[in-house]
Amino acid sequence: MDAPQIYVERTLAIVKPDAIHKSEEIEDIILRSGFAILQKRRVHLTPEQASDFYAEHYGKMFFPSLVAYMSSGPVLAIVIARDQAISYWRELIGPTNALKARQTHPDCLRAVYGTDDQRNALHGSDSFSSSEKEIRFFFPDSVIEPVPVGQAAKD
Ligand code: RTP
Ligand code: MG
Repeated sequence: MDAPQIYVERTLAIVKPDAIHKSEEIEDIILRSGFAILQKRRVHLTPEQASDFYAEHYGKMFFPSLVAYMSSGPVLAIVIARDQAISYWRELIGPTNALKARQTHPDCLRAVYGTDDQRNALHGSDSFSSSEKEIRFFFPDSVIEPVPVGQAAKD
């Protein structure tokens, strides 16, 4: 009989500067939501690093204030994993605008920990390719060794 297949996906969560004082509480919620925490790192981004991280938004009206916000204090970058991690984490954090989220999704994490359309407490990668790119941004040395097929059953 074939060994059961377990599909685990990883994504990047960031506790942004406005919610860093709640990071322990947020880590508890992450674990209780069925994620494993693979790596974490507290870092105070420079404006240049924040610009690089959000480069896709370069040129938009909100870009300068986004960069100022994301470099205003430390953030906690966390690599989290579970099945369908990318979409599930985005669902848990909720819509971008925390103020509107309070009306439409009152239980989502941005409604609870965020304030408005910018200070929204949490980040989540929006696709497989951005999750891989964003994980490399914060954890450039991280290597995930694939387990050869059959190996896990023998160990
Ligand atoms: P994130 O990348 O941080 O997970 O947020 P998101 O996908 O929900 O939203 P995105 O469009 O990627 O925007 C990135 C971050 O920019 C700030 N923002 N400000 N003032 C505004 O209109 C505005 N729009 C977006 C937010 O901090 C948002 O999370
Ligand atoms: Mg985004």
